[in-house]
Parts: sequence; C-alpha cells; structure tokens
Amino acid sequence: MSHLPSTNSDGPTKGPGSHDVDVVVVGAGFAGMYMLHRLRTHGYSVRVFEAGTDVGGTWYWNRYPGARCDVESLEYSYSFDKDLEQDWEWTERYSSQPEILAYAKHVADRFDLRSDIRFETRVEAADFDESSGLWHTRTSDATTTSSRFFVMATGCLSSTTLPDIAGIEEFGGVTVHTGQWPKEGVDLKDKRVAIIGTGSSGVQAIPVIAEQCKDLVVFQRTPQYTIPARNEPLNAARQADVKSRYREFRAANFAMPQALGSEIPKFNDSIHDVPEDERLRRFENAWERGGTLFMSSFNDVLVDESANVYAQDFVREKISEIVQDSQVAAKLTPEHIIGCKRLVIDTDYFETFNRSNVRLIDVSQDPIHQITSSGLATQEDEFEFDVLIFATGFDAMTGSILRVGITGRDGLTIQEKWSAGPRTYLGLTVPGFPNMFAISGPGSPSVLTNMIVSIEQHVEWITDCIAWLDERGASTIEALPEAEEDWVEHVNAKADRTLFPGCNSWYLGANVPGKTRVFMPLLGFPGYVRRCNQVAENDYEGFIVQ
Ligand code: NA7
Repeated sequence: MSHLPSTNSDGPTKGPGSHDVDVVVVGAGFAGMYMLHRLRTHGYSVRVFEAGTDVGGTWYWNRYPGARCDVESLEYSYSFDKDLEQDWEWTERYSSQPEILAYAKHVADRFDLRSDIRFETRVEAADFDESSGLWHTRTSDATTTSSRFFVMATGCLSSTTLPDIAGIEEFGGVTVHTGQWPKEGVDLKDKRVAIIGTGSSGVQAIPVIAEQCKDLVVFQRTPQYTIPARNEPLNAARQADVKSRYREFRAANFAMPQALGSEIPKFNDSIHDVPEDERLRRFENAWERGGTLFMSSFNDVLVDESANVYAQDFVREKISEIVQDSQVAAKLTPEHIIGCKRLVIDTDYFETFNRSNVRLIDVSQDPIHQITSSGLATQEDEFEFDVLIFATGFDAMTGSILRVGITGRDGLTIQEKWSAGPRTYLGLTVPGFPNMFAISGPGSPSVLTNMIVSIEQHVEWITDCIAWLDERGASTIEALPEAEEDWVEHVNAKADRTLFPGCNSWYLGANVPGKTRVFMPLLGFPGYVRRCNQVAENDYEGFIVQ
C-alpha cells in the first residue's frame, strides 16, 4: 500500500470503504473517453489520467504526415449516442488523423469529459491493497488516488519502440518517431529525409513525405504487402443513406468476424474450388475496391498456405506492373505469407518509388551499422540527411500495460505475472489482480477488429459487471486461474488454425527483442461477444466474487 498523500475526492462514490473515486481509468483515448462517459451515466465517480495534453490517444500521438485510419470512417466512430452519430459529418472514405482527433475533441466537449480527466499526468504505479480492497494509483504529479476499480485503457499501439542501433543519440539533425510526432510538425521542405521502417506508418508517411521533402531515403528491412486504400471524398448520398439506417448498419458490422465491412462482398469458398479466371477476377475487384478485406475474397487465404500463395502472387504481379525500375521492384517484393503481418492499405506507396527523389535501401542485405552525427552508415554505404524518421512501430498490446508498475494480490507484479507472455481471462481480467480491467487487452479481439466496436463492447461489459457487483453488495471480482488457463488455450487454438503464427509480426511480439512469442489478439469477434455475454448471464462464471 502506498503512503503518498492522497488527492481529494472528486465527487460522490459508491460502495463500501472510503476512497477518492469509484474508478481510476488510465488513458483518454477512445477507450478511456467512453469508459468515463459510461460510468458517469451509471452514477459512478471517475478520474482519468492521461499523459498527453488532450484526448485522442493513438490519434493524439500519431500525427505523422499521411496518418489515416484503415477502417472506413462511417464505421470507425462511436455508436453509443444517436445524436452524435447523426451530427458528425465525415469528409473522406478513410479519415485522416486530424479529422479523427477533431472528432475525439468534439466528443470530449459534447459530453464534458475533460472535467474528469487529468492531463499531462502519467500513471507510474498502481497497487491493490488487500486490507481495504482498494487500488492506489500513483501519478507523475506525486499524488495517489484510491479507487475501487482500476481500468487500463492504454491502447494497443501506444508504446513506441526504437531499434537498437549504435550511435542513435549521435545524430545532429532532427530525429522523430512516427508514433510521437511533434504537435508543431516537422519542417521537411527542401530537407534530406531518411525513414527507417515500412510497416503501416512508414507506408502511409512515405508518399506524403516524398512530395514535401528534397530527397527521401527509405530503409526497408522487410518488404510490405499493401493494397490500395482507394481513399476518396465521402459520397454525400452514401453518408446520408448510412445515417438513415445507422442501427441496422452497426448491427450488421457487429456480427462480422472483424466487426466491420458488412457491406463488402464476402465469399465462403476455397480458392482451390474456383477456376483461374474467377480467382483473378475476385482479387482484381478487391484490389480496385481497395481496403483490408482483400483477404476475404476466399475463405482459406489465411488458413491454407497454398491458397495464400495465390494472393501473394497477385500482389507481387501488381508491384512489378507499378514500379518501373525492375531492381527496385524486386527489393519491394515480399516473399512471406500475405496477411500474417498486418495487411497495410496505402495511397500511392509503390508509385512513390518511381519518383526521382526517392531511393530504397534494403537493409536486410546491407544492414544499418551505425547512426552518425550527419546520417547513417550501412555496412557498405554512407548516407547524409537532415531529418531521421523512425517508423519502427510499437511494443504492441502489452507495452503500455507493462510500463506501469502494477501490483496485485500478495505483492505479485504484472511484470512477474506476464514474464512468459500475457495471460488473461477474456482479455479483460487477470487472476491475482482483483477489480482490474484492461480494455482491448491481450486475449481479446482488439486489433483484429474495428477497435471502436471492440472498445464499446468492453466498456459496456465492464460497466455492467461493476453495477452487478454493487447490486448484490459484493466488493471484489477476480478471475480464477483455471479460467485464465482455458482462455489462453482457446486464444492459442484459434490462432494455430491459421497462418498468423507463421511470420514475425507485432501480433506475436516478434518485433521486440526478448519479448515472448505469443499470438496476442483473439480471432473472431461474434464468438467472443457471445462468450462475454454468457459469462455475465451465468453470474460471472470463471470469477470469484466476494
Ligand atoms: P510496424 O508495423 O511494427 O512496422 C515497423 C517497421 O519498422 C517494419 O517495417 C520493421 O521491419 C521496421 N523496423 C523495425 N526495426 C527495424 C530495424 N532495426 N531496422 C530496420 N527496420 C526496422 O509499425 P507501424 O507503426 O508501421 O504500424 C503499427 C500498426 O499501427 C499498424 O499495423 C496499424 O495497425 C497501425 P520488419 O518488418 O520488422 O522487418
């Protein structure tokens, strides 16, 4: 238990014992914002801590040029308030970061969220005190807040990673990570720019930066399968049509495996059962339509390696058609399973390598040896530039949870508990950590779905759970070890039936040296929702309630 000074209470609290607020929430992204709103509407007092100066989470930090959502804007939005849904107007098929951040700010204004959010305040530690049954959350402003419940709403892609390259501190120009892009922007005009990394962030940023800067050198370790997004201004008639039947539209998406894309044609046949011309026609239609559901052209592209090869070949052929220099095209051509690293969607990514101011360096052949004061040296060459951009990704799904010193029952820390990889029950709770919840935690569908749909489902489940505890006068809920064991097996079994474990993706933690290789998200949203509902209906089976 912490002995630091306690903050004053923010308002009415419910339930037993004396505490500052009912619920502490970490993070004011889409998850933290809705958690706050939902708990308030149920009469709970809440305090949210947020390291940034405003709401938005992922969309607050990822301000790099070209940052855009890969879920369509009419779907990537809250569904909990009908008036909000009707009032907000999206302008593009896929929203840009500034528009999504503006939406988050609008939601914060509309529901007066900021009054319960403490900005520029980082949560450093949270301890569960067994004698009082309360959580004590210590923050960077040297205060401690007591609460009955503790909710991690820290996002799946919040904890940025930098590669371990010698001399990284030596560079004399501007160094920036795409996931921590400065609010004031970075001046790229007439600058020589280098970017390391060609995941989704790199693929989105490269075409936009190439247009702004003098010269761009792209350091690529693994070539990327990327499908055109076909972003465009949002058709007004389409927006009006969806708004006229938003409930039905949301419900149809809610029933989809990834909680999105109900109006995109799906096929439930094997790629091996269709003739070649039909196979090509479907892939071609998906390529022309744009978007991540390219993989849904057949039912086995992500489960059967020989089926997957057809999709690989299709994209490889496209790359060779688009990229004019055959040597550059060869370097840009991936060989791995398509879709097992997250499929990227782009705007003019491959086309950008036809520009005279863009150069591609394959660091799998010629690794980066050292960063210098004026640029970097690979084993065979030297490069000078003014701006160095790391698009090197995140310690995904667990990074921002493990960065907080969370201590549960019997002094067990979350770092100890997850030393061999994350283990949860329902992706929401962890045995040994009573009254703690993670929104879109490892073991939940999260990053394999439309995140906002997953967030809403989690927030509502958590709120119902807290209200249920209060109705029956209970004070704690804690997952049972055997429920966790079964859940981990279930998540692994689902992944093992697919090709997802077959390459080095951040889904597996493979991008972070030393991180245990575990497939973290759960496949299949509707089955997950059914299970969560069943657990609640059966008086929270798999939990001990006291
Ligand atoms: P990703 O998808 O993890 O991509 C990171 C990129 O950085 C990827 O191309 C990596 O290559 C590359 N990388 C990482 N370390 C190095 C070193 N040391 N040298 C060269 N290249 C390196 O992160 P993003 O930010 O692009 O996207 C994350 C998610 O955000 C995305 O999937 C969307 O959901 C939104 P690698 O492939 O590991 O060889």
